[in-house]
Amino acid sequence: MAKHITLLGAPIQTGAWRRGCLMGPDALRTADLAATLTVLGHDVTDAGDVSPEVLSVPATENQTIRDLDLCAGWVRALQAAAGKVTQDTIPVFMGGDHLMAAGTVPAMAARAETDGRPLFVLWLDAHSDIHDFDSTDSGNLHGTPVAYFTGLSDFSPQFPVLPGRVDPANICMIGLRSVDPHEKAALARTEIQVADMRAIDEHGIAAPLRAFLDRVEAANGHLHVSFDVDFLEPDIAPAVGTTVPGGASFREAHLVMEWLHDSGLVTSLDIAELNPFMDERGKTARLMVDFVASLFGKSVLDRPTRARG
Ligand code: 4U7
Ligand code: MN
Ligand code: MN
Ligand code: MN
Repeated sequence: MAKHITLLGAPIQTGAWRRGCLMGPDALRTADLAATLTVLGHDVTDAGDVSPEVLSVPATENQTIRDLDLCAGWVRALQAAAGKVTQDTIPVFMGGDHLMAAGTVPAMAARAETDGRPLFVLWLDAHSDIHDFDSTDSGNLHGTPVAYFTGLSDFSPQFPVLPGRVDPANICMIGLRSVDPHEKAALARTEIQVADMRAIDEHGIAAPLRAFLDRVEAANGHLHVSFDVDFLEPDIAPAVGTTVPGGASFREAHLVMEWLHDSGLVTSLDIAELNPFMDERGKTARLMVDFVASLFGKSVLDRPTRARG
């Protein structure tokens, strides 16, 4: 079915230690994201890039936080821009480091709420990004969006009051393989469902995905997918600052995208952490465009029935 898709650039890089994510949106454009989706029959608009608000926020107790003012300005600007996306549109937020999700996800939660529906989040990542201002050792705020948009930690007054909150029980994380002791304890205290790489090796990637999609469907939820490039095995996707070996293979990620398409449940998407400065002849940007195409209906063969159910 043809969709109305809006591409929105989120060239934030201050949440990450390594510079380069600000080129992410333009790399995806150069790899022909818009044309690829248009060929699939969709109505695609590129709405350009968001710019950060210029803010000065109170310092946090933790002095290691990097670029707090700019990060806070990005979160506000992204919440405002994503907050304008109407129900009939599927936004594809082109990052940018993963702090982008502190802007996009609360806005999508608020959008779902106006429909009286819950927002579910599929978090594809090597990391759980559930640190907060106090717990982060690195000071890099791309490791914090989940603790913020669930309301599990207090980010006030530096970050905005949440326009919409995500219930931890409505989050599924797939691909985890770098989780520190604080994050482990935080995850254990929540109802977030986690399929780490060990679980994927033991049961396959389809099992946790099927269980989650069934829940989204039963709850008549909106589904936001937040795809951190480091979910993937670094050999196939080198364009990330934080590579962790042992990631999802091409075939695993491809199946996830095809199932997401067949589910018909996805209402918004983040492409996070693409750092074109680390890429090899554009291969990661092209791979991400290919995955997004699969999520929006590119298929090898037409299947008479849905893959799940
Ligand atoms: B990403 C880390 F310590 N946990 O907090 C941290 F391992 O958006 C990594 O998932 C955060 O890429 C990675 O700095 C953030 C680290
Ligand atoms: Mn991440
Ligand atoms: Mn990550
Ligand atoms: Mn990263």
